[in-house]
Amino acid sequence: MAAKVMTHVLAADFEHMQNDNPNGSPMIRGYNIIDGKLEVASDGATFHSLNPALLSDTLGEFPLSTKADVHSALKAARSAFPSWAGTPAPTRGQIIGNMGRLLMDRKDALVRLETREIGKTLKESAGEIQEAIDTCLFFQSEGRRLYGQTVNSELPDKELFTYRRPLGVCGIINSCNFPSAVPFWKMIPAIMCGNTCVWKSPQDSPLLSFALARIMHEAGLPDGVINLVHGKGSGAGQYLVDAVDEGLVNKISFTGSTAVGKMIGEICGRNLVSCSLELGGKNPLVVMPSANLENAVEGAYWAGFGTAGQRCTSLGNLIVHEKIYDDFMGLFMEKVRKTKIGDSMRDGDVLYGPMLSSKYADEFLQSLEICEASGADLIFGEGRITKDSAPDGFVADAEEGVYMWPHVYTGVTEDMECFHEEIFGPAVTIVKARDFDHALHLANASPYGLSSAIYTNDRLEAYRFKTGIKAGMTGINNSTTGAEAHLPFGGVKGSGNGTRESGIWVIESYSYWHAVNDELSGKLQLAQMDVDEIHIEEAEVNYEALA
Ligand code: UN1
Repeated sequence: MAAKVMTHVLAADFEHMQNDNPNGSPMIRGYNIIDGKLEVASDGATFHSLNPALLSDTLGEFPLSTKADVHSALKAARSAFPSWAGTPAPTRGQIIGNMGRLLMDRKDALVRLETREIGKTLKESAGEIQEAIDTCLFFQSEGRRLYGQTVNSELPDKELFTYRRPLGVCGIINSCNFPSAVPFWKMIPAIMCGNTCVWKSPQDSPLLSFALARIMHEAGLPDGVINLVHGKGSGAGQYLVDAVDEGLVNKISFTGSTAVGKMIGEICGRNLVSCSLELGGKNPLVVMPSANLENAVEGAYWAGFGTAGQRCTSLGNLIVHEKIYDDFMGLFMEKVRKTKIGDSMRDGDVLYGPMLSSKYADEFLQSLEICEASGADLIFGEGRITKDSAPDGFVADAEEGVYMWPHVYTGVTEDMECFHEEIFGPAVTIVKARDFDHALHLANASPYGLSSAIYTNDRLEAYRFKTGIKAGMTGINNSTTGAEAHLPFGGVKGSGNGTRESGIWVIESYSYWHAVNDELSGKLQLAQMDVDEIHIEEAEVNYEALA
């Protein structure tokens, strides 16, 4: 059954629903956007988006999309494809540039919305919206550089060319921890290359996704080029992936857990459909004796607890050389103990806010059990922050949101499960290293390979780390996080399938090379067989006599 058509995406203002939100913010009625129209779910089902710092604050109500809704979105993307693929790439780039300029104009409102919906600090939300803007500005000009090549033929009167061609309909599935930068990393290069998209918004950030999709349309994006469906990963997300088996999708781009990534990879693999997979990480950060310890503490602390440890690039295993272990730990724990935690909307100075949502909070608490079961020593942290159990730096009302203590586990060794498992939240597992080789071995010993870092002032050590580590990204005297919008982002091993986001490299993931030959001779010339043979003619020189 087709979903009920409401109105065009640009025609209606955000519809405010009746609500008694404690902070006075409006509750929005959110829609799917299919072929430029605002739509509800075909069966009318909905879900809510809640502020994790203030669970009584409901941001809005959104369609819980059905299989039929996902299929209407795929149909719209398929119909929009020929005309969008035929639009000159510089024009596509111009629309992308408009998106960047609109995001700049609306940045303050979007930053507040992002913080309200997923609890990141305002500073971090601002950084993230900026990453989406940077991505638009970068790809605006890539629209003028979607180059192919002219290639010399081995035959006369014949020309060879290469062209980048779009893949078709792309299914986009991202996670709510980077709800603006990551979908832009995916969709901006996708549409720049001439593809069309069905975007399944993260279940915990539907309002921001809805606002961003509307801005994309305001920028001049034709109807059907990006279609937005809301819902659960196990609902709308799964229907989108299942559609690969039905031949309706030409590409899946997914950021999320390794387990779900493997499932998507299998489905895409059996259909020979390309997929980009950005998955989990257990990112190591090594501290060597020659490092500037204050700097290393600063980097490790930010990597571990910034964003409440909810980046895929967050610090996992902190690997500290035994010679400086006590000094490092003294400085590190001094910072950890003073960590300021609260609602950034009400206190601008906090390091981190609540978990992204109650779901993430529950999963984090389960991961802590792995650390306990592994036998690691918990030296700081008491799980969820409550009225009766809060660290000194906690400045919010524990009952209002889902806040966690920072956690530090020591005595972690390679044979423990918590050494290998990603813990998505504010927890760091600390491992002692005997020497550089041991540290490098430990850094490579987890099943993941996303980000990595080393603090050292020994150039040879830095070089050996850079060449010996198996990871997609490495920081030297820097934290594990903080990729920039024009560098390739992605991992190896359990962190992905080798595809990259960002920068010019991502274009490979959203286009294929088309080789064209143009035979101008007016006859059939056979490659390899009709090529003139050039023989070596031995010169009559006695080289031995010259020696
Ligand atoms: C993610 O966590 O999925 O490098 C993306 C960083 C950010 C992006 C993280 N720029 O930490």
